[in-house]
Amino acid sequence: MPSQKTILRALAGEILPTPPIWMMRQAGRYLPEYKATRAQAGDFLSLCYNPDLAAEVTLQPIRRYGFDAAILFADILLLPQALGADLWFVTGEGPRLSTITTQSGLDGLKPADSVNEHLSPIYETVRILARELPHETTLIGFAGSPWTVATYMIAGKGTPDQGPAHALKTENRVVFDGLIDLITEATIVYLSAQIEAGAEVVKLFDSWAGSLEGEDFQRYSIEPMRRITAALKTAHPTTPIIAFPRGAGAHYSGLHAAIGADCIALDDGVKAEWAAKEVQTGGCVQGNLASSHMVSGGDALVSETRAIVEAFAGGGHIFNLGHGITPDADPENVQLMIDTVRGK
Ligand code: 1CP
Repeated sequence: MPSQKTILRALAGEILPTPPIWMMRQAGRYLPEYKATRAQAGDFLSLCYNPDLAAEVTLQPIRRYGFDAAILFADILLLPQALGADLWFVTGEGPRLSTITTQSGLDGLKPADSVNEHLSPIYETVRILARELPHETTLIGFAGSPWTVATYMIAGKGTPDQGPAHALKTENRVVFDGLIDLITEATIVYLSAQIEAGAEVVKLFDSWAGSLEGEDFQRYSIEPMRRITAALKTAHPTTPIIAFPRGAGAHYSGLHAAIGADCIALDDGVKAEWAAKEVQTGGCVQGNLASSHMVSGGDALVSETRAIVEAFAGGGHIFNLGHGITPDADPENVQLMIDTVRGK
């Protein structure tokens, strides 16, 4: 029997009268209830590894807004930690990791098939959510793409231009390729386990795809995501996959086929009318309202939301932002966006 969940119907390419909706970083610091639970957990990583509290913050935006999907509360940097990297968060600055830039550093990491033990609390969060979510809400699991995860493992932090990762790629291709391969294999293990625990859809975040040019974009953004998708489709053929190569620009064209993904998530750097012709013809798309509208609100939010719904009305579409909602967003603007999408 076909699924009645709206997200799964849109992912299958069905045209729905109203696109289903969820939001990147929907559990986050713009919500007072998130800040309260995070304070209760003590710090961000303790929140990620506490299944009851991680499930609670995943559920908060579902209770408040009735989104069509919940995204597992975790982080893309938990996988490097499971591979043996040190990970900590500096208040007001962000994540820090021990760096991998040499063969001996790479050799010191754990094998891909060993990550499940460290990540078992995350699978427990998924199991809790699979039990507790409303029956109409789809549960999305996720991981970072190998390139994006590698940029953090090489630099030890977020960087504006991913310079250290580009430098290692030029200076020591053997180590760089070895790291990409290890992350690729570990991501297959991680996402398979999320699916087995109850994730109904998985998403790959390639947040820094836009800094890869020419042949590098194909080799280090698309190819690892294609490998992960192919392996997941073999083991779990009915689980839809969303790929988000942020900043792909003109390269967004044709990516469903190139990656083998059911859905391509669009950032707000591409025009919806262009993407409807060039990307949505290949399958479902997700996106792509600029997250700045969640701060500024008003008529511009309403008209831009309507324009995106209209542009993608001819195919599978999941309404979303072009990137994560920011801590300075106004929760009332989120409600205005939802009401506009749902025609209220
Ligand atoms: O202080 C806090 O509470 C931490 C802020 C925060 C949150 C809410 C971080 C730190 N991670 C998260 C959760 C998170 N991260 C989710 C949960 C589910 C949801 O969307 O509601 C997801 C899917 C992510 C994914 C993630 N983490 C990405 C990919 C998506 C994107 O935003 O591009 C990336 C790049 C990260 C790394 C990361 N984690 C946190 C921060 C501040 C960063 C970025 C660091 C940097 O580049 O400097």
